[in-house]
Amino acid sequence: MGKSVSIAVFMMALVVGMGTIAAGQKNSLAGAQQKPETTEVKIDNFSFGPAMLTVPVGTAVSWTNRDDIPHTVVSTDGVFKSKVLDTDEKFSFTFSKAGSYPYFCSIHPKMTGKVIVQ
Ligand SMILES: [Cu+2]
Repeated sequence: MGKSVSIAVFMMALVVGMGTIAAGQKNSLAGAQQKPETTEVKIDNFSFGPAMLTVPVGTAVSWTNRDDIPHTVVSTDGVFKSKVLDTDEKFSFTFSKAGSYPYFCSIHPKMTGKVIVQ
Protein backbone atom coordinates (compact mmCIF):
# COMPACT_ATOMS: atom_id res chain seq x y z
CA MET A 1 0.00 0.00 0.00
CA GLY A 2 1.47 3.37 -1.03
CA LYS A 3 1.83 6.15 1.46
CA SER A 4 -0.79 8.37 -0.21
CA VAL A 5 -3.32 5.54 -0.26
CA SER A 6 -2.91 4.83 3.44
CA ILE A 7 -3.30 8.53 4.22
CA ALA A 8 -6.51 8.59 2.17
CA VAL A 9 -7.83 5.55 4.08
CA PHE A 10 -6.88 7.18 7.36
CA MET A 11 -8.65 10.42 6.40
CA MET A 12 -11.76 8.52 5.37
CA ALA A 13 -11.86 6.66 8.67
CA LEU A 14 -11.46 9.98 10.47
CA VAL A 15 -14.38 11.56 8.59
CA VAL A 16 -16.62 8.55 9.22
CA GLY A 17 -15.62 8.52 12.88
CA MET A 18 -16.36 12.22 13.35
CA GLY A 19 -19.69 11.82 11.63
CA THR A 20 -20.63 9.08 14.09
CA ILE A 21 -19.64 11.23 17.07
CA ALA A 22 -21.65 14.18 15.71
CA ALA A 23 -24.71 11.96 15.22
CA GLY A 24 -24.35 10.65 18.76
CA GLN A 25 -24.24 14.17 20.18
CA LYS A 26 -27.30 15.15 18.21
CA ASN A 27 -29.21 12.22 19.67
CA SER A 28 -28.27 12.98 23.26
CA LEU A 29 -29.18 16.63 22.76
CA ALA A 30 -32.61 15.69 21.46
CA GLY A 31 -33.05 13.45 24.49
CA ALA A 32 -32.18 16.26 26.91
CA GLN A 33 -34.70 18.58 25.29
CA GLN A 34 -37.57 16.14 25.67
CA LYS A 35 -40.22 17.18 28.16
CA PRO A 36 -40.97 14.78 30.99
CA GLU A 37 -43.35 12.23 29.64
CA THR A 38 -46.74 11.60 31.11
CA THR A 39 -48.01 8.10 31.10
CA GLU A 40 -51.52 7.02 31.86
CA VAL A 41 -52.68 3.97 33.72
CA LYS A 42 -56.36 3.17 33.44
CA ILE A 43 -58.19 1.56 36.31
CA ASP A 44 -61.03 -0.52 34.97
CA ASN A 45 -62.82 -3.72 35.86
CA PHE A 46 -60.77 -4.18 39.07
CA SER A 47 -57.43 -3.95 37.34
CA PHE A 48 -54.66 -1.54 36.47
CA GLY A 49 -53.88 -1.26 32.79
CA PRO A 50 -51.09 -1.62 31.98
CA ALA A 51 -50.33 -3.47 35.21
CA MET A 52 -46.60 -3.20 34.54
CA LEU A 53 -45.20 0.06 33.26
CA THR A 54 -41.59 1.02 32.50
CA VAL A 55 -40.83 4.75 32.33
CA PRO A 56 -37.77 6.99 32.29
CA VAL A 57 -36.78 8.95 35.42
CA GLY A 58 -38.79 12.19 35.70
CA THR A 59 -41.99 10.74 34.26
CA ALA A 60 -45.34 11.73 35.72
CA VAL A 61 -47.62 8.73 35.80
CA SER A 62 -51.32 9.33 36.19
CA TRP A 63 -53.98 6.86 37.15
CA THR A 64 -57.58 7.43 36.10
CA ASN A 65 -60.43 5.46 37.57
CA ARG A 66 -62.59 4.34 34.65
CA ASP A 67 -64.41 1.85 36.82
CA ASP A 68 -67.81 2.51 38.41
CA ILE A 69 -66.35 1.45 41.76
CA PRO A 70 -63.96 3.53 43.92
CA HIS A 71 -60.31 2.51 43.93
CA THR A 72 -57.03 3.76 45.36
CA VAL A 73 -53.42 3.72 44.17
CA VAL A 74 -51.11 2.97 47.08
CA SER A 75 -47.39 2.29 46.89
CA THR A 76 -46.41 -0.93 48.67
CA ASP A 77 -43.32 0.84 50.02
CA GLY A 78 -45.17 4.00 51.07
CA VAL A 79 -43.74 6.17 48.28
CA PHE A 80 -47.13 7.48 47.13
CA LYS A 81 -50.75 7.14 48.15
CA SER A 82 -53.86 8.42 46.44
CA LYS A 83 -57.12 9.34 48.08
CA VAL A 84 -60.13 7.20 47.21
CA LEU A 85 -60.73 7.79 43.51
CA ASP A 86 -64.29 7.87 42.37
CA THR A 87 -65.24 7.29 38.75
CA ASP A 88 -63.17 9.49 36.40
CA GLU A 89 -61.03 10.86 39.21
CA LYS A 90 -57.31 11.04 38.68
CA PHE A 91 -54.13 10.67 40.71
CA SER A 92 -50.65 11.41 39.47
CA PHE A 93 -47.15 10.99 40.78
CA THR A 94 -43.80 12.03 39.31
CA PHE A 95 -41.07 9.42 39.60
CA SER A 96 -37.79 11.25 40.14
CA LYS A 97 -35.72 8.26 41.23
CA ALA A 98 -34.95 5.03 39.41
CA GLY A 99 -36.34 1.91 40.98
CA SER A 100 -39.17 -0.54 41.10
CA TYR A 101 -42.45 0.71 42.57
CA PRO A 102 -45.07 -1.93 43.26
CA TYR A 103 -48.50 -0.63 44.22
CA PHE A 104 -52.00 -1.87 44.96
CA CYS A 105 -55.55 -0.74 45.64
CA SER A 106 -56.09 -0.55 49.40
CA ILE A 107 -59.81 -1.26 48.97
CA HIS A 108 -59.17 -4.34 46.83
CA PRO A 109 -55.66 -5.53 47.75
CA LYS A 110 -55.74 -8.16 45.01
CA MET A 111 -55.48 -5.32 42.51
CA THR A 112 -51.76 -4.82 41.99
CA GLY A 113 -49.49 -3.04 39.57
CA LYS A 114 -45.90 -1.97 39.20
CA VAL A 115 -44.01 1.00 37.83
CA ILE A 116 -40.38 0.47 36.88
CA VAL A 117 -38.40 3.69 36.62
CA GLN A 118 -35.13 3.63 34.66
CU1 LIG B 1 -59.90 -1.13 43.98
